[in-house]
Amino acid sequence: MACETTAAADTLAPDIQSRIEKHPCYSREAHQYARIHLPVAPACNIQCNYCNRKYDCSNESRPGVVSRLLSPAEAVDRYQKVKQRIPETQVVGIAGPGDPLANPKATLATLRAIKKLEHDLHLCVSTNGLALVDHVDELAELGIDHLTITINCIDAAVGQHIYPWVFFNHRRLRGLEAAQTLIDRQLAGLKAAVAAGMLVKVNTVLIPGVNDHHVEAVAEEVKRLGAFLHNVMPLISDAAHGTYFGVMGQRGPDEAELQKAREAAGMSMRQMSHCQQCRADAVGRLDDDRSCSTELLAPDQHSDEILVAVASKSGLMIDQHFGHAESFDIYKLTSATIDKLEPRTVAQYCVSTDECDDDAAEQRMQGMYNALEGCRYVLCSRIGLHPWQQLEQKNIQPNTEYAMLPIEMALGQLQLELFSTEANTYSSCEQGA
Ligand code: CLF
Ligand code: SF4
Repeated sequence: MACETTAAADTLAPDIQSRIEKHPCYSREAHQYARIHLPVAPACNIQCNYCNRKYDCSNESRPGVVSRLLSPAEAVDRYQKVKQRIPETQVVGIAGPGDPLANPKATLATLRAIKKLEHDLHLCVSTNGLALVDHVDELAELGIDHLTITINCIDAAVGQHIYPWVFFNHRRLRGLEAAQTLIDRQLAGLKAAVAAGMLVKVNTVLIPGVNDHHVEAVAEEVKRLGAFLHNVMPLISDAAHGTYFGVMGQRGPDEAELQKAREAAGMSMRQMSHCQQCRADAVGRLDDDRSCSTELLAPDQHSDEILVAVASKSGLMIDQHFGHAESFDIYKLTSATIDKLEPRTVAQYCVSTDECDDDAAEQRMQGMYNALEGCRYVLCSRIGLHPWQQLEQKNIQPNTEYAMLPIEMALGQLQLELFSTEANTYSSCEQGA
């Protein structure tokens, strides 16, 4: 039997067997094969109480471990280097550091580029499920065969103690409404992914006193909707990680509690119990993680200073549409400092809706490129798809994730993402995480 099972054991059809026999997470027997995670997805659209956003997504990764973010191009480069040195790499996964589908552009661009390079690979995505229904078709088109959704509960009364907020439809939801929205979207996403032919694994973080009484109900429901495998993972909680649960003293389960939960869930779902709760930049076999290997990973370059353009009406918040800006505030970020430089004036990109795609708009866009020269990011409240794509082609990354936040806070968070992750990657390894 390839997968670990309990009471839900059943014989796998040969076609399913062939789809998991080289995937080390889906089949314990595939331990000789390796996986690589490409950390291209920084943002997240929900908050989990066991996650500190400074670190990787702990739905699939050990909290307190951080990964240096890669662009899709850098990610492809890393894959090629790793594949050369670890030819048994059979799975390319995207599992953070935030949620892959909260960063659909980078995630899909990376998967698409990898797919072009090699066909004989499993592409794998791990998500919190909030945005899954919106992207199932694209994932299926790309040939994503293995998908993980973290579903910790199917009852909003439980979920409200796990998720302080969920960002959906331009609104930050809280309490029962947040949890219910997430659960509804997760279950709809699961159903759609199964219908699209994917082998869906469900991760459930076991949190004593919060969802431990409820794991069986989760297993029954995800089984009903067609999930293939269930991974009940222990909450790892430590105040030093700065998570809400860690700081509040919420403990993780002991071995007996974990075993009991897996047995209960195993009544209806095939169970996985060899998960390593690996990093968002994991490399190698599950029992021989090479993500700390400087030989494999060190060549990535990261500049010491990064210029960021900010569109702001008030001068205090990220509160201006890209197309309405007549000037951009420019900031220089290093790992230790944030300095304001001279603002740069531009001709407003959006003059009227009629003119949006005409030659005049192209000229104004050219003016934008000149004004934004050297900037790696543009923070704004909104931006149209067309200018977004054009800026990306010039290696300027638009970003609306900080819309309506104070500029200082937004730049602080961006600085953390850009520099702290890099600085901490190797120290995390030293801690044996
Ligand atoms: Fe990565 Fe996850 Fe795919 Fe595996 S990990 S995206 S399914 S290739 Fe595997 Fe690591 Fe456990 Fe995940 S051991 S944390 S289950
Ligand atoms: Fe953190 Fe992942 Fe939860 Fe997002 S989904 S808050 S990155 S654990």
